[in-house]
Amino acid sequence: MSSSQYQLHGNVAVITLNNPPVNGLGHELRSGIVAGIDQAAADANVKAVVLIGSARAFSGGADIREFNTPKALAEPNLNTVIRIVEASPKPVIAAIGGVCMGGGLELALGCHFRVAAPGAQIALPEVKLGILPGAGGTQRLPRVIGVERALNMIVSGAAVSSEQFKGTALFDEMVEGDLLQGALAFAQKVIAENRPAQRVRDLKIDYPNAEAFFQFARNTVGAVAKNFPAPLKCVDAVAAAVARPFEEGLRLEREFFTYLVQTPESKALRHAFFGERAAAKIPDVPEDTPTRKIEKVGVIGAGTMGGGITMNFLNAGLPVALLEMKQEALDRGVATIRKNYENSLKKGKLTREQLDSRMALLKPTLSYDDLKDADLIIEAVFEEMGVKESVFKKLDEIAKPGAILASNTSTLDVNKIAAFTQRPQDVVGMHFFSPANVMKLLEVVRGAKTAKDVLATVMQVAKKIKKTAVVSGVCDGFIGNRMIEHYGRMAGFLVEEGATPWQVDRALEKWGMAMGPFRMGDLAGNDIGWAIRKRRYVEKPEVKYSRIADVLCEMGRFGQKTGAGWYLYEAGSRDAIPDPKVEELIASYRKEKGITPRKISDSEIVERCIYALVNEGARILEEGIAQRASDIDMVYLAGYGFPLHRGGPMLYADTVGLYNVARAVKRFAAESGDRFWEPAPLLAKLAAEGKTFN
Ligand code: T1G
Repeated sequence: MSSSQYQLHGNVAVITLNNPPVNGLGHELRSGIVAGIDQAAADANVKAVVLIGSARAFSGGADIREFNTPKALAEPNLNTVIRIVEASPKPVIAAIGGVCMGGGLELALGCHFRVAAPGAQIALPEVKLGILPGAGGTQRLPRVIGVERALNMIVSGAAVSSEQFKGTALFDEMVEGDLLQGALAFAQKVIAENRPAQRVRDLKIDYPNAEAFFQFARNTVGAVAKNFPAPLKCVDAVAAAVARPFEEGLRLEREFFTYLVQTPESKALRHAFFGERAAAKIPDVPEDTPTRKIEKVGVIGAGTMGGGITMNFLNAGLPVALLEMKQEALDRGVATIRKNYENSLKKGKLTREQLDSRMALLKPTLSYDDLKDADLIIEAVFEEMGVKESVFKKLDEIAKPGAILASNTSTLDVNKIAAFTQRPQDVVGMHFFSPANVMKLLEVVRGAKTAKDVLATVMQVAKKIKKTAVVSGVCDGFIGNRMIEHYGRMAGFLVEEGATPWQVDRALEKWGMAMGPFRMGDLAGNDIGWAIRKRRYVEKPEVKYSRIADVLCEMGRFGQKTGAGWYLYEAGSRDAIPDPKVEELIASYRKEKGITPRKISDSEIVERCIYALVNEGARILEEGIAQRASDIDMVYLAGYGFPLHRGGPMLYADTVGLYNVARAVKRFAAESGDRFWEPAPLLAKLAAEGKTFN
């Protein structure tokens, strides 16, 4: 089926863009538009042309599926299409409905007139992909909505609803009702009045004192875009629209685009964009798998996790029965939820009526009876198999047939949990990350017997509660925690060997991690890692750990919650203050172990910690625990504060080159004698073949 249609409506030719899902301007569609313009030009009866898309999208921009393929730049490329539209001897009217973004908006700006339905989403989101509008958007948009509004849109990439541009030169008319009819009626007016075709490029920009404004803009944008080159290039491109003739501005924009599209940062952002969408796909679960209706949710446990999990569903408008065993625990949980909403209200992120309607959806209860009609029940009880067993046996008794029974466990075996019930096909892991109402990551843990429609339903629910869902197989720690375990182990050894905790944190935070491992431990609570290590010492004695962290915990230094951990914390403050006592503790530990401290470079810190993630990630990939390398990257970008501009541990390894990563891993193996550092077979294989994870 062709990706565009040409139809005559009297003396108006209508070219309909038809490249689902969002009319990405792929090569075939671009060629179809040019063919339509040429056909209209050759037809003496045609007096005007209308370009229209679908209800969902005029166009979502360049077809991102063609990125990094020859088709993306094959003629007619988008700039050529826009030049042909602009030069059309018949006036071309863009009829904008649904999404009009990126190259889609640039195409509309190349038309002579534009009409829009209210509510259409208008954006130039290229900056979110680490590039900038590359088909005239930075030169034309300022000419129709003014320099400042255009610059804000281009640097933020944010979508604005079409009615906000009423009365600007962006839209000649707003069309209520049927968009095509409205556009055809407008076309008749243009024909009847013989309106001259207005080329946006001919509109003058009059912006006094531009230099000062752009200097201010550069300072402001530069301050927040430190790891990304695109936003500043956006400023330069818009500045060129003001200061230079149109064609020269266009040439500069093209130059910036060509530079940005090959930067590692843009590759990382595009990787994240595709990775988020790819993660939603499960190879053996067809996209049209029927899903179960989820209208009522039950949450068991009103602690930090249970309360945060509950808020996700209240925010999405779903009623939640929140179950606790004791009244005071339940009251505390409800009070925390209310306090969180009150804080959002104070920050203006929530209105009073939104707060009230969300709280009205919450049904605190002490009785399992109130979970009987829930479609989805998520337990967030104590992380101990015995407790999980009693909860799931009870759920097996009371939950209605077909209810999805989910565990928020972060490390326990979901298959064992499922076996506590007669309905293992309805059991799944939904591993939220603390704070559960804030962190975007959700690990969906697929049990051996989890039904396909349960998976499809949970992935759909994840999108509804705005989570980035990644499917994990069953193993200790699933994807994220299994990898972070070794990252943390390496951090511990680095301190044993000569680094300070603050040097390790600083090196990793300078590299881009949101928070170093020691500050992270103090935040989450060092006692949590301590409990896991104690289990590991018994279950996996071959896995080596530095024992410094145990000494710290034996002193009761659990972190922020005890006022001291690796760092010191003054009352009421979260500021991590390096503590000389900890340095003394480390020094005496080294002395006792006969370790002579050595100077450790920041680059060694980064390599040993980040390559630990990569090596374990490669094992997770080859075991099939993760479906694809980009899923592992999404886990780290959405749940562990991994720097977005590096695209995730697996993409970062690809960027460094697997040959180089494998060499470093082999060196660590030789230096440490730690079996962990034997290169994962997949890493060694890909490195030898000159291939990449992604
Ligand atoms: N091209 C092709 N497919 C696209 C697409 C695009 N531009 N945008 C989205 N899709 C697919 C997406 O992969 C998914 O596919 C489906 O549409 C639904 O997406 C020269 C070079 C448009 C607001 O950055 O922001 O123009 O997984 O789940 O929530 O200056 O997609 O179903 O198979 O996100 O309704 C600039 C990116 C490109 C827009 C729709 N444009 N897309 O949101 O659905 S660069 C963008 C979005 C450019 C020029 C430059 C959103 C959306 P599948 P979805 P949604």
